[in-house]
Amino acid sequence: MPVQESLTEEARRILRANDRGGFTIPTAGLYPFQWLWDAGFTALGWMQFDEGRAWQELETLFLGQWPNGMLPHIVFHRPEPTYFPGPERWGVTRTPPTSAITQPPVVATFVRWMLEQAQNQAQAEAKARSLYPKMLAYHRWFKRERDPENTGLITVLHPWETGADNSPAWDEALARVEVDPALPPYIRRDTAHVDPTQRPHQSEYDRFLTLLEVYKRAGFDQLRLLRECPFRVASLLIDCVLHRANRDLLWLSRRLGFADEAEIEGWLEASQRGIESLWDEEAGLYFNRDLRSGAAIRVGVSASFLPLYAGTSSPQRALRLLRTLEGWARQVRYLVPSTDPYSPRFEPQRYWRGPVWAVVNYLIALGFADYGYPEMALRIRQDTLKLCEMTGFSEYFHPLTGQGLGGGTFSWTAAIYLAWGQAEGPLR
Ligand code: 9WN
Repeated sequence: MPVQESLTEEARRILRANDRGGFTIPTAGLYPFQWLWDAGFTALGWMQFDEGRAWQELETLFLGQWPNGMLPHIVFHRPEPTYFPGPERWGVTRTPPTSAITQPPVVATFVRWMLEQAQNQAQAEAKARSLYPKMLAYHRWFKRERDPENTGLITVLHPWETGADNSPAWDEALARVEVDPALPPYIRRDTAHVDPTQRPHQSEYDRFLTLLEVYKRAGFDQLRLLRECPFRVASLLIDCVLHRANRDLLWLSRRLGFADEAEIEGWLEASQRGIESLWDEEAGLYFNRDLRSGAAIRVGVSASFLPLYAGTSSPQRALRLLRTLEGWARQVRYLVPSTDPYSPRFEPQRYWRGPVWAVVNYLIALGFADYGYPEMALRIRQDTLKLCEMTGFSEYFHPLTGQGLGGGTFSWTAAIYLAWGQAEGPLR
């Protein structure tokens, strides 16, 4: 499907309108700061028409990096009252203020792609070279503070870290978090911007906020939280994105003449094992894992296909994944629903419990293309572009009707439209 010229213009217009001078907000009102993985996708969008601005997006993101290497999921570059929880609630005394948790680490992969596709190679190489040590410090933080025993799986401490906040995969693990009886009162802002039927439940927010108090009491000490945090899961979104990012960091290390290969190869060996241990032969899918109980979380989610993007799957497992997704395609009109449409937990309009997300589609399609299934990759791409064309650049989409849901004029959806519209884009 050729992309439409007017929509390409509209997508660019959205990025420019959401530009706050060096960083791009996901959408006005609902999300008025810079988010980690949004910034990565948005940089890919900028890359299609303003390379300097694309690199700047990532440079600005790294202004929020902590001295220990952690890259926070939100950087609060300037005060905005329309989002909760803001910097006061996080209580991180840094400049710029940030949150205290991370998000799927897409950046190293996207830096590689940006370097590969840049028209201005001199600029790209200089930018990649200056970002490299920061990305390395970030990935070292993951290993040192979130997988100190080298299990091959990262311990995730908050549903927000996974990027898929209210996925049914987290239901049990989150239900076990006892709401803090002394939880300071708060007013949600999200439901003032978006129909509450498309957002997480109040019971989930109480637990999201309880976890913040746990971190503050622990002084954000990660090794202590690995023992004490009441929410601990292995997330396919984090592990698969990190695995691919480490592959690309390795590539960058070689390409730019850094000498970190042995260390990164060690991480890759461990995460290859870790991710493949999440395979479920009976379901023909990968499942997230509850790290408190050690049990597989047996609900299919869109991230269940991401080991293809990571590149850890065998050809046999890839074929099973293809068949599983073909089965899902018989239940919905548009791929890829964020939850298995056969699951009783599937809710087609509630956020990460059913709707289609353009950014996850992009990663899944790339995985299928890598494993030699271009038809499935094309189907996912076409569905994604069609959804944008039918209902605009929404935050997420109804997998049966195509209705646009959540926030509108959304940066990462516009960015995916731009990146995927290019014949020479990363889906090759
Ligand atoms: C919490 C910005 C972010 C995305 C996440 C998405 C949503 C935030 C929220 O918005 O999460 O981080 O307040 O709901 O779930 O993936 O990065 O677009």
